[in-house]
Amino acid sequence: MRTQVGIIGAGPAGLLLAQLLHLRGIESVVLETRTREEIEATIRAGVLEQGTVDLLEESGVGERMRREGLVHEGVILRFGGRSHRIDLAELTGGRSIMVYAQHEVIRDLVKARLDQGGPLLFGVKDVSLLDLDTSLPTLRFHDTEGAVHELGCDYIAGCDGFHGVSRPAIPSRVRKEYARVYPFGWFGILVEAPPATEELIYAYHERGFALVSTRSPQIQRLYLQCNPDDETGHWPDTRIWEELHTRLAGGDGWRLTEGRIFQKSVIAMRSFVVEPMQYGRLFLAGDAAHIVPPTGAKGLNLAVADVRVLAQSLAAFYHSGHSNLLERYSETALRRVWRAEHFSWWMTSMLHRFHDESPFHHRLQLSQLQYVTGSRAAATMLAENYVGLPFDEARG
Ligand code: RFL
Ligand code: PHB
Repeated sequence: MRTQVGIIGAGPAGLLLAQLLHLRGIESVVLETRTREEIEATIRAGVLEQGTVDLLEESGVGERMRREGLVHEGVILRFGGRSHRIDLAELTGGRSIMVYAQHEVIRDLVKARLDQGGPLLFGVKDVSLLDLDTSLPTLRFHDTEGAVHELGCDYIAGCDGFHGVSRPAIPSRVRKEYARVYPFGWFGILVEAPPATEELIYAYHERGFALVSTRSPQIQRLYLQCNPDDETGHWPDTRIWEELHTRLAGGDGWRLTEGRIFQKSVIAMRSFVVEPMQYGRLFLAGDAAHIVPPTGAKGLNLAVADVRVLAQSLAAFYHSGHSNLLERYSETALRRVWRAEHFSWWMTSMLHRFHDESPFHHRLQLSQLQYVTGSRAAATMLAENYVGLPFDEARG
């Protein structure tokens, strides 16, 4: 078997890359370890930046998103018992975010790929990367029947997430890793209830962070800061509601609407970057190369930004023989990655309680929140990062 670009992983990065390459007449094969049902049912991100929305639309996979997604022009920071609105659209010249679940983006991309005739192979096993520093890098894998295949490629895109096989295929002497693990996690729930708020609420409280997000007019997505080693069994429904009501309480009469909780999960929080994001003919994209804590809603959006640069660089190579963009892929992608890393770390640090923090630290956090919600300059800084810097400004 032979292809132009071998893509490992059918997450947002791998599937969108395949779509962008297809639109530019470049062949690819996507290999995925899980089944279609599994990838289409995994609950993760919910917030799409303006640039992500625009790119999905331009790529012909935005039709359902435009119909079902919810455009939000503002976001709320809640502390001291009051809500403070950041007017995203007004502060960024009309940019906004779209709330549309990651698994819906996945469903749209899988459908587009299969309608085009693939190839998208589910349920593969034991993927290994061979000969990366030669002109014929190869992917070896087992199909669902156990037969071994070798796929010769011009290039390989490692889009297999944080726990995949691509990043470790870069020799450790070449790889530099930057990491930070946070001393807390998020407890996430899905609830059958109408929305209690028109815009997302990021709440800071002395008992910890809470986030009120949404999925649809019938389903709400809520998170609260928890211990990193917490388990869903530690959190009966009554404890969850008590904690959410306490952290979101205020003197303004606003109250969260309760409903049937039908999904619970604990999410670890870490920041991570590998440099460089390329080695020989392997290019990493998305969570395979970097992780952000979810507070800034950047992970999926960064995966999209990476593959946008990668698809442009591959197109420049195939259409005009220039490999200079490919050679600079890592450098270009990393500029946007580090901006998002900083923003996600900053939002996380401002909004969570740290177990070892002093009253001094708590006062600093409150002062920062007052500044961000009180100063137009500071609010603009949050707003332009949250809706996503235009691709060209971050040069990626
Ligand atoms: P993914 O989505 O992990 O996909 C990788 C795919 O590769 C497959 N795979 C392999 N395939 C073949 N061979 C192997 N050896 C393989 N190993 C793995 C996996 O099965 C999988 O299908 O990575 P990708 O494409 O880079 O996408 C990244 C995003 O999924 C991630 O950054 C976001 O979900 C992060 N995130 C958020 N991002 C946002 O932009 N906005 C948000 O609002 C947001 N909220 C979130 C989030 C992540 C969360 N969790 C659960 C970590 C909220 C949460 C709770
Ligand atoms: C979500 O809706 O899942 C979500 C929203 C905002 C975040 C993270 C997750 O910052």
